[in-house]
Amino acid sequence: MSAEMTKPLEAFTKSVSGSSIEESAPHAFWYGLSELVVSRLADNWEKTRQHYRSEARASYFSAEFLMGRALLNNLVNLGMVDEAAEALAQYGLNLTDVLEEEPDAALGNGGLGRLAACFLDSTATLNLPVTGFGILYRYGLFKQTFENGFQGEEPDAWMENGYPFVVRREAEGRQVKFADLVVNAVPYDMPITGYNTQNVNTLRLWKAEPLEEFDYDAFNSQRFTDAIVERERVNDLCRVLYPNDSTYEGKVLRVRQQYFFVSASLQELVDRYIEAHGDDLTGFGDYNTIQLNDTHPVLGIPELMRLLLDEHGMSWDDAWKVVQKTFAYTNHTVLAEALEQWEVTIFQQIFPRIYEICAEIDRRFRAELAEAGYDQGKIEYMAPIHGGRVHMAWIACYASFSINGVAQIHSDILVRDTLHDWHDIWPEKFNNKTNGVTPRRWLNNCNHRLAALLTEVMGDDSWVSDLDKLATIEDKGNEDIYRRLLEIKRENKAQFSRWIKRRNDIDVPVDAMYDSMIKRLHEYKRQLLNALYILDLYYRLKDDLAAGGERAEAAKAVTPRVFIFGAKAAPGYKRAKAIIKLINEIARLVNADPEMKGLLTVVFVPNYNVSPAENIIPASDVSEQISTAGKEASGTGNMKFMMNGALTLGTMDGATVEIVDAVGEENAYIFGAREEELPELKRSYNPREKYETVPGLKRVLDAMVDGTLSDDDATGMFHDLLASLLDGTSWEEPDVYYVLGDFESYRETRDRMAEDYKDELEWARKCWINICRSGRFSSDRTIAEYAQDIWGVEPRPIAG
Ligand code: GLS
Repeated sequence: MSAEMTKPLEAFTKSVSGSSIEESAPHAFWYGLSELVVSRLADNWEKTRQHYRSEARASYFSAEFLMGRALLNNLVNLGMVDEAAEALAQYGLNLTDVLEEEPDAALGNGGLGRLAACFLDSTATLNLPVTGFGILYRYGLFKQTFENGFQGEEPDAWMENGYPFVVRREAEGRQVKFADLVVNAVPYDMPITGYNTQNVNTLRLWKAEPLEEFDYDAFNSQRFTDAIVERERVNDLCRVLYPNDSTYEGKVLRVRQQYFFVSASLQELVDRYIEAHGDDLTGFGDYNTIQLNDTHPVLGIPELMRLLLDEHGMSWDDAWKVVQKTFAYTNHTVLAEALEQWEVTIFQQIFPRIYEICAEIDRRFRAELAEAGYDQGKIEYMAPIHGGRVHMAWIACYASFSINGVAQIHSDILVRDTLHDWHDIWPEKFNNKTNGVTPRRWLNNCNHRLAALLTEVMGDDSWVSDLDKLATIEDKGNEDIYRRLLEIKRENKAQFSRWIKRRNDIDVPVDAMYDSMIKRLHEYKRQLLNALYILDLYYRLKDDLAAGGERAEAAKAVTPRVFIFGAKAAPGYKRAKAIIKLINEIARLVNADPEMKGLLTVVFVPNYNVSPAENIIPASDVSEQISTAGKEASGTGNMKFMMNGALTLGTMDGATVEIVDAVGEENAYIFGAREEELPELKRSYNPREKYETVPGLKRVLDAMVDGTLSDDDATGMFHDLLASLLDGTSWEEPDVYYVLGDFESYRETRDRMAEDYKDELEWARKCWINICRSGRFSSDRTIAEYAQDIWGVEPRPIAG
């Protein structure tokens, strides 16, 4: 069997390494194997493209797709894992090492981008005619380093050495026009294979290229810089994924990016429609649904209007009808700063025609509401353009036929608060689609030991594409299975420990409770609360050890803990960076204390990304989901941990609420103020009083500024952090996120959790329940709901 693989693998590998197979580096093998994989799926890929051609389809527009690595996922889906491992073994290589050669395609910031990637996986597995559209960023999310505990940022040149999982389709390029710049948009397609199906879906990523490589005249007249200026302006367009947008220049570029990819994508969809159905575009919306992943692609709305009006001669009313049938909007956050609004000057400067169309949308919106008797104040607030800005979310709400949140509590908050006025007028648009994650990447592929156990207990692996099936084996849980679960977790910890040693030269003990918090660094997510607990625990243990006698004995008998963090802070987000430094300082203090050896270990995994998550999650016992209630729209890490048998330590927020609903409060650890209680609690809230009265709190907070933990004086960042909790600022009340308010409840619950962990069988039983009830958090369930309720698309398998 492996002979079939050996020859082409050799050929592909040699063609990239340019040397004999014996001389080829593992990276060349990764490349060669990846090219082989793409060549194997090429026929089905083309077949799928043809097969979907004239059918109703959905398009997923997203500025972010956090894909992570592709090779293993594709090998599994194509049933090539054993074959590949055998073929590599002939050259003395093992598959795991070769897989480690692959860079993460980090074309996203966090949960929103990773969700898009999970969704694509599910659309392929479910044989649904769905295409992803996005941007081929040359640099993905920055690479994080730690320098003396401070976050450093480096460019992530993920495809500089070539990337075999995208195919350039030059012939399908389009032009995108700005007032001051015309660019070629060239599609790069990534194949999206599904599990147990032959369909291969597509993620189309657009790259901006200059119409001409450079200006010959300028070059010939020795003006070398001028010759390349234009080229660089165009290349800038796709150069970086935006980790934030705090400057005006940054905003212009970001708006350009957004317009660039939605314009190219829409031109293509319109052309394709015409090919299949003729040039009367009134039926466009019957065949096309475009899911807007947050506000980033909302420019698609005026752009489709432009195409229909200017290029295809449609009337405004007809065009608007098409638009209203086409777009569906997903909101992913209630944080005000994420609802994008752009200065009208930006629009006027880079695409006056789009601005004109937005202004007309605005005019008609105002007229429509006035007609319906709404008062001026409300109209002004809801209008697509007001206060000198274009409000992208408002355009989305007006033009879309569907508006959804990403977990029930989040959708409820949208209806009640954030989008309350829109709900009043168009209640029928609103719906909820609770997020999900793909069980292929997040269970089957990253935790093969657990996957094998589940398959064994079930008798087949049908759970991989039908996760609800796990419910059928819940009652098979018994002591033998619980012991095996514990053993699997231990092996996964050993694997994690080897991985982090190799990757960052960090020593992590295996026999401990692994407690993980991995997500973007944000104040509302409350990494700070986690850090304060660790420091407090450290002091409590130190006190007990110093006291001697029974207290010291008790301290030595506590559950050994490994605290794992993974988080990037937006480069301009100072307070988030201070929290990173603080955690690293606590790690330094705790890890250097010989008394803590084996008891407490703090690990901050640098450069957190998709593939580190694949190593951390299967090894974890505790899943930290501790956001201020009402702030985390959904969270998806919470689901990944649950599937892998970690218990949730969390607030009633986002999809954690639904996890608790699935497993019962007794199989999760819930603490803290509820969303509905917070307004009342906050009315009389005084964080200084907590500081003075909650035992232990003063000590840990003082440690931030009394020299125990140092921010290296130069920055004052720890002072600012402390002030944000105790004093607030001129624009912000103290402790906005209720860190000190929830501290006691968190400490009590987390301590109890560590005690409970000692009863391993009882703990394992809870893990088993979490795993078996994770079915509803498969993105297959989510995507089936989108397909049925919003997109109106049906499975279209190419085979069978
Ligand atoms: C986010 C939310 O913050 C997450 O809670 C959510 O799980 C994710 C996907 O829906 O979307 N919104 C956002 O702007 N970034 C996110 O990760």
